[in-house]
Amino acid sequence: MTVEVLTVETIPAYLASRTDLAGLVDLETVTVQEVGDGNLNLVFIVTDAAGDSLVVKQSLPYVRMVGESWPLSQDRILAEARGYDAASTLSPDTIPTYHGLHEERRVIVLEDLSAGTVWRRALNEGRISRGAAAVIGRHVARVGFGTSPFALDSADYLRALQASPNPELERITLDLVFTDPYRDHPDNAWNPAIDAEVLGLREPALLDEVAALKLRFQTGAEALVHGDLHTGSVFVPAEGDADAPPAKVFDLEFAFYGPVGFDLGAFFGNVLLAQARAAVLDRPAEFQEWLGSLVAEAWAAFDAEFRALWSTRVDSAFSDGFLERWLQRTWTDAIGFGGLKAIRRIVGLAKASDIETLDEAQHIAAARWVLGTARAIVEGREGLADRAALATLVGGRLER
Ligand code: SR1
Ligand code: MG
Repeated sequence: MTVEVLTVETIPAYLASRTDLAGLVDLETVTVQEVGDGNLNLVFIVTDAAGDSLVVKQSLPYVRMVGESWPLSQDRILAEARGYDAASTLSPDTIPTYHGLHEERRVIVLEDLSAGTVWRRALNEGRISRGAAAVIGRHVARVGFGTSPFALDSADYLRALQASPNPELERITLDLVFTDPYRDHPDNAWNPAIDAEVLGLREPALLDEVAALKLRFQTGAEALVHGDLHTGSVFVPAEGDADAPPAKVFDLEFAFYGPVGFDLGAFFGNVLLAQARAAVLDRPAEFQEWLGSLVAEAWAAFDAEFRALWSTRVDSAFSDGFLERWLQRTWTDAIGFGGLKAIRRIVGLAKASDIETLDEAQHIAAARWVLGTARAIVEGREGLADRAALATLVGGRLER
C-alpha cells in the first residue's frame, strides 16, 4: 500500500483534519519546514506565531537518500510507532513526547526538539554534552528490560515479538552493516589510500566474527531495541541550555526484537568515529578525554538501571547469578556490534559526517584508525572483559 506523500503545502490542511491534535499549534498562523536530513523519511517542523511547534514524520515509499529506484514500504512507520509506544510507557523522559500514529497516512507526530542539536553535529563541532551518554544507557536498559522475558510473561513476550516485525529495515541493516562492507558491492566506497585496511576486512578470521555477530543480530530476539541508535538518533540541548534534559533518543524506525547489546553497540561505534575525528583535528584534551569516557558512562547507567529493574522480573528462574552472565554477554555483544557499526560507516553505503567532512589527509588518517581499532575490538572482544580493557585498547591505539 502506498499513501499520499505530505508536502509543506498540504501539512496545514492535514493537521486541520487531525482533531486529536487540536490545540497543539495554532493552525491559522503556522509555518512549515521540511527538515528531514536522515536517510529515509520526510520530517516537517510546524511552528505557529506563538512559537508552539510539533514534528510530523511520514515514511516515504522509497529510501530518501537513494531515491525512487530503491522502493521501501511505508509500513516502517508502524515499527517506529511500536518503538515510541513502548518507550513512552517504559522511559518517557528519554524520548520526545509522542502524539501517536495515524496509520492510514503512515504519519507520527512528536514533540519538536529542534531547539537542541543532533548529537553527531555537536560532536563534530567539538561540544561537550555532559550526561547524554547516561541517558542512552538508561533508555536502553528500561526499554530492553521492559519488553523482554525478564519483564513480560512468556505469552506476552511472544505476542510482543510477533507483533513487532520490521523485515525490510532489518534487511537493510543485515546488508549494510553485516554483509556489504565485507565483499565487493557497488555501494561500497573508500579512499584508495586505505585499500589494504578495507581488503583486510575480508580475511577469514574476521569474517567468522562478523558471521557470529550477524547471527546474533538475526536471532537474538531479547527485547524491542531501537535498531539504529547512533549519535544522529539523539538530540542534546543547545549550548548553554542548562535546563533542558541532557539528551533524548529519537528516530525509532529500525525498532525490532533483537539483542539488547545492539543499541549500546551502535552508540559505541559512533563514539569511535567521534574519537577519530577529534584526534585528527587535535581537539582540546578535555574534549578528547570526555569522548573517551562516554562508553563507560553509557554502560554504567545501563548497568545500574538494569540491576534496579531486575528486582521486578517476572520469573525467579532468572537468578542473580544469571544476571551477571547476561550483562557480560551483553557487553561483549555491544562492543562487537560497535566495531561493525564503525566499519560500515567507513566502507559501506551511508557514511557519517564525523569522517566525511574532514579534509583528505585527515579523512585517511581517521578512517584508517577506525578500521584498525574496530577490527581489533571485534576480534578481541571476548578478551575485552570490561570498560577499562576497552579504554586501554582504544586509548593505546589513539596515541600511536
Ligand atoms: C538506506 S538507509 C541507510 C542507513 O540509514 C540509517 O540511519 C541506517 O543506519 C541505515 O543503515
Ligand atoms: Mg535514522
